[in-house]
Amino acid sequence: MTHPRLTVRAVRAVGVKVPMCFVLGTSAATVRAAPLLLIDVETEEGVTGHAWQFCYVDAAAPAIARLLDVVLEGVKGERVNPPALWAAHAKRFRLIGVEGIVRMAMAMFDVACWDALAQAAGLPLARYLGGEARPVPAYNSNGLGLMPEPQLADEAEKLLAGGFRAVKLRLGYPTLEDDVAALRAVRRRVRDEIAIPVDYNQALSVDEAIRRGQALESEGAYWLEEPIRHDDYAGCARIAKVLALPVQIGENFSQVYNMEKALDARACDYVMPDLERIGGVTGWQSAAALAQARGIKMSSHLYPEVSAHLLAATPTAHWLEYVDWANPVLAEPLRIVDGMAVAADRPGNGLAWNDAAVARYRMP
Ligand code: SMN
Ligand code: MG
Repeated sequence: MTHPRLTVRAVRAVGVKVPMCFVLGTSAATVRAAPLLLIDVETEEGVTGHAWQFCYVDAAAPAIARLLDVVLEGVKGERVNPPALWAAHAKRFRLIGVEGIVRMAMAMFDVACWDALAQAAGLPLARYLGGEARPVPAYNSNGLGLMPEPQLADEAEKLLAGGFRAVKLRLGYPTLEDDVAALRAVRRRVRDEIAIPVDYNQALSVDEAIRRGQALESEGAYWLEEPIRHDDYAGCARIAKVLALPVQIGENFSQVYNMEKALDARACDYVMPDLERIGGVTGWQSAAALAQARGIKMSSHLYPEVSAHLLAATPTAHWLEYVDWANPVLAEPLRIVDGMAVAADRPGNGLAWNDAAVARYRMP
């Protein structure tokens, strides 16, 4: 692929803590405000690329920002060619390992570089990557955390505004009966055709996942996400073999190699890589090619604005995970029309900051 000529000049990063409209109560932790890192990658040619990263814990924001200084040091003055830059960073970080927040810093730099390239080419990212700018089906993944039953049903109803045809329910209550009750509470309140994928965030053992999965299967759950430790691919394969309910994993695939290991082990029926863990847009493209070769449906994890472009260029595209976490700091939030995510119809990935809001929510 021949890219427009752009040269890496600088990286600016700012951490913000953004209030969330819906509390996210998972079996692992409860999130009430989203710690985000926003970056701008400046080029000598005057084009600036953007990316944001969900940091999970506040402390990761300044740590990733510091690593981005190291990323920049290694490639300042180089041509913006994301796979070549990825290889350069990977060599530089080989001794510490391309994992965790090191990989997050590399990945968000990559996302911003692809944004700059698509802007320079005058094309929305989806088209720059060879896709058609088309709406993609989205499920609402805000909220529906672990909470008392009556609140669950009310929240599920609210989340269907915008025409969503699917909402994700977090499970991992103390007992199977509690999980079934939560699913039933949501199911009773929403129309029959609404799909309800369920997410355990790695809470169960293999045997318990099979037991709960069988119950949820007969209750009409849509997929079973991360039932056990994310990297126990043999265990996931045992679950996937027994259940008719599709097993979904992928938000914790660290680069495409791990997705390949998971698929080799037949760990899952569907995959949902995370833009910042799979290796940015460069990593996503490898993952999309692998999913196509193996005939596996591929959804996204978080980052809906950029994922809307990526899924439009993904041959086995399945569902976009919609979260509104960055909306308060975006100049133009992602549009959801009739349950479909509509990527911004302008050059690049469509991310731009609302500067006044960034100043308001800036981390100390
Ligand atoms: C999730 C993602 C990010 C933070 C908490 C929980 C969840 C999902 O696993 O798939 O949305
Ligand atoms: Mg999940």
